[in-house]
Amino acid sequence: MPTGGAGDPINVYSELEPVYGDATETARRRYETIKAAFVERFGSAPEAYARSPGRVNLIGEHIDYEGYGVLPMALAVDTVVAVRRGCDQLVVCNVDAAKYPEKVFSVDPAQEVDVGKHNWGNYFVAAYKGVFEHLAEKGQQAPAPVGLEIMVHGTVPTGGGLSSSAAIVCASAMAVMRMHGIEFTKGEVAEFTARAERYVGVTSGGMDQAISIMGMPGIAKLVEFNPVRASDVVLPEGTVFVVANSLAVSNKAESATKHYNLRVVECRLAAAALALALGQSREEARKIITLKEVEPLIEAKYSGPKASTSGAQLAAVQELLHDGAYSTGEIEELLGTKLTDLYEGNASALRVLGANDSFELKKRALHVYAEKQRVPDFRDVCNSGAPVDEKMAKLGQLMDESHASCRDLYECSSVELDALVQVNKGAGAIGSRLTGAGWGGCTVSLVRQEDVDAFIEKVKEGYFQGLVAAGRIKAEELGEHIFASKPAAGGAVLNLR
Ligand code: NG1
Ligand code: MG
Repeated sequence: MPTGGAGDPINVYSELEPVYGDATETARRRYETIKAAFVERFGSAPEAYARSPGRVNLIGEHIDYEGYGVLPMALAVDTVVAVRRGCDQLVVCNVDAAKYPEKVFSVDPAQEVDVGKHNWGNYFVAAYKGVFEHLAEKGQQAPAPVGLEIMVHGTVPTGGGLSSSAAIVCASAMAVMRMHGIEFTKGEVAEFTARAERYVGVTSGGMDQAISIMGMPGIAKLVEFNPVRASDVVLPEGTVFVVANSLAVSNKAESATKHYNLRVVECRLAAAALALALGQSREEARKIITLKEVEPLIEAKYSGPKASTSGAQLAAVQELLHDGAYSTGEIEELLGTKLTDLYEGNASALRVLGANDSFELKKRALHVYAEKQRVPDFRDVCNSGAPVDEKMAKLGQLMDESHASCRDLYECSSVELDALVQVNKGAGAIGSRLTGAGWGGCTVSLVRQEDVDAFIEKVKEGYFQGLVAAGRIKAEELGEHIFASKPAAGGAVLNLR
């Protein structure tokens, strides 16, 4: 029985079955292909395989980096890293060599990752550095770095909000650990891989890595942070989540300055502005990083039993932040500092400041304080004794509310995502929303098991046929763009014979 606790060791199996279940035969053929590619490139078979899945977030969007829990599940799609010790470099290859050409790196864990030159091999190096950094942080003696031969194969759609990035980073980290005889708990791996992914240029929260490592078949997880931990959420009998890809790809360059990283900056500035309005000194306010840290200040101001609720936090934002954007000058005056000084040494944030001179604070904070409440609400509905239909209706409503908030307050949806959500709802989804960072990528819809086939057909007609007709996608590839998934297994090392 796989386990999924933060304190557990990484799962190690000698068979595919515990990971792939019903799909083991397909997985066996895939691993044969990976092995064959490995043998062809490196002359003999790999010593081990590490694999980690993509994920779909069911609820709790853009709040992990604000310190709040989220509720994702691991998907069946994953990234496999076949590995062997040898040579004196890191030779990183991909089965799909045309798309992902071979990359060679030194074994020096202190090497820099060049964020400006995006290259797929950076994900491996980020994980590699992460392993050694974590050892150093723990004060443990690092083994001598050994050269590695690596063959990667991924089935997580890229750029679609299903966290192909966490899948490759987590699988790479486990492969590096295995080859160096290093053992960390799942919680440790989840924590350091989340930090390591920042080498690739995104100021991400820790959701993706946590669920990729701690996912379990049949079970969604409430993932909480500081320290990272995951608790089981059993979904109502007969609920299926259908993932559909809008096929709008979130633009990487934009996402670094105008999208994701800008939101991270806006949330911090909103937290600081709130703290000031709640009586903190400028010096104190400048130290505040997340909206979660403002909660006790709100509680102190609005005494009474409801002072610590989402309702009180939303009321505080309504009262204390103004509508419309704050200019750089206005915030600098409030905080008594240049924003570039506030973010000294933070390259991602400095790029954001270089590209923007106005910041939405109120809308972002309203989203975060409402969205973070939908996560425990979703969990409580799952755990309640209500009839299944009633549970599904409530879960669907929470998902719809989440989408509306992402669209209107966090402004991380897109024309395509909104259109797809509408089609999903029209096709019978009980709830439907964008999932992951947004600005493109996938939606997730809650559908009754018995309705899944009809639902998928309708969405194909309503959304995807047009794209097929326009020559954007091939009809036979549709199954990659819309699929039902049950919660699948988290990361593992496979010692296959
Ligand atoms: P995507 O872009 O879907 O991998 C990102 C972040 C998450 C989380 C979501 C929004 C990374 C690696 N992941 O997910 O931590 O903040 O957006 O909820 O940046
Ligand atoms: Mg990602």
